[in-house]
Amino acid sequence: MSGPFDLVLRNARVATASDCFNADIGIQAGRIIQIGASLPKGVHEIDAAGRVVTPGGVDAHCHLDQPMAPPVRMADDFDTGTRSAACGGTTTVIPFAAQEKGQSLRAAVDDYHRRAAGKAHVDYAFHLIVSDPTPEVLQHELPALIAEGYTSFKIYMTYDDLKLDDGQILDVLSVARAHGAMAMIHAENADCIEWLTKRLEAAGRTAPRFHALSRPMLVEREATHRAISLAELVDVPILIVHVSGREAVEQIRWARAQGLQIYAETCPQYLFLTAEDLGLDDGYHGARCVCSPPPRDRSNQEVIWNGLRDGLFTVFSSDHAPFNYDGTEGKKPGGAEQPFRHIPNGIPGLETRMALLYSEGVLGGRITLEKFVELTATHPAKAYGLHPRKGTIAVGADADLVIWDEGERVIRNADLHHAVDHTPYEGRRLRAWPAVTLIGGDVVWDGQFHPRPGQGRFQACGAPSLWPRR
Ligand code: DUC
Ligand code: ZN
Ligand code: ZN
Repeated sequence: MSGPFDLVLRNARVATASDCFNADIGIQAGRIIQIGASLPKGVHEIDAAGRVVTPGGVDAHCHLDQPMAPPVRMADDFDTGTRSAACGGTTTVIPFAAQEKGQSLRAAVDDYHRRAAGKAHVDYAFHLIVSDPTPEVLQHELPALIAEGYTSFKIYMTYDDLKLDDGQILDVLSVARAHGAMAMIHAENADCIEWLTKRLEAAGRTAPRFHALSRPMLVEREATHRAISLAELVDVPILIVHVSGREAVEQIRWARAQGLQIYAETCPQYLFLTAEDLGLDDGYHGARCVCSPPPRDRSNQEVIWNGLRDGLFTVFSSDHAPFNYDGTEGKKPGGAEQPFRHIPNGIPGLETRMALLYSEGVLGGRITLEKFVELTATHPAKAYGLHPRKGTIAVGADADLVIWDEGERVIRNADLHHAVDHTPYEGRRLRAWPAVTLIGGDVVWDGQFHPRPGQGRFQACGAPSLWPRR
């Protein structure tokens, strides 16, 4: 006699953000309906004996098929990007619907839905990027979109086509406060970057490695402090994205000590890369690792590890921004090597995010398994209003799960499933990799990818649940 289950994961070592325990997981119609010992037989069974099972990852910061100024184009669309996510244990992605200046926010959202429709293999939600906060956007569009399930948006303090000035940031933060949305802030001082870039260019210093010198830690530190001050003025929580090192961390610690609700995100590149990966000489190969903020040095990596361990960081995201190295659309726009100012910013990381942190964090003895789950799944789901349906292993949650295989594996781009022609982690040894990824109880990865284009569902986000009700 079988029980009511479509699928039972048998004898799992279940890891949540608060506990690790042995149990069977019973799944029906895509959801977890029972967790316990010796569950009745399911129609299908997976023996997870001796294996850790975590919630599927929620990658709350990735860029897929985001329109760029020609000839630059992202290598991953929703098909290849979400395929890569699934094979790396990520079952929900939150990319960005970016408003172009002059465009309505609604048009940006509609455009993103068209880009995802019929293609996504994993579930997805959208953050908004507000680049043109007109009165219409502030008074009508943004409140309406928040009510419809787009409850987070990114504000840029740099990049000419996206950045807002302080007055505009205050306006947008006021909307976040009034409507209970989460504002994510890219904190780098645009004027300092431009001034430094011009000086470097005047000195003929245009190789990729000078990208790091054009965006030193202090430009991030200043903008981080300013973002905190603007949030304090408006009295609203914010989340500072892609924090790269000590001086920004110090600002966030200071703000927390004042009782301010400042949340923070970091990414694999700030744990596993340094500015040296942008090149030690004037060669172009380091263009692969040009991203912003740039990777720092080993002592800053330690600061980031400490912040992951002690709760300074709320979420761990990839900031996957997929550009090919070769060809005409990526790191060599037009097909030729370019001064660093013109190198598209970003590195791929959707597929390697979970395994890198599991290997070096959990199995490297730096963070607990519970902390791993919190950073990669539970907190991102809470920060962006997807919890408890996403980000946890609990009765009623979607059966989005990862069964882990602990054993050595070397990262090779040829084995990855994105459409990017490189990974910055080529040759790096891992101690674990997702053996099986389940989405809504369906196996999408078990060493082979089982495509399900269009079955990834759009998730309308609710209110962030990291902070007490205001
Ligand atoms: N920096 C960003 O802000 N976004 C995309 C990639 C990057 O490097
Ligand atoms: Zn950013
Ligand atoms: Zn980004």
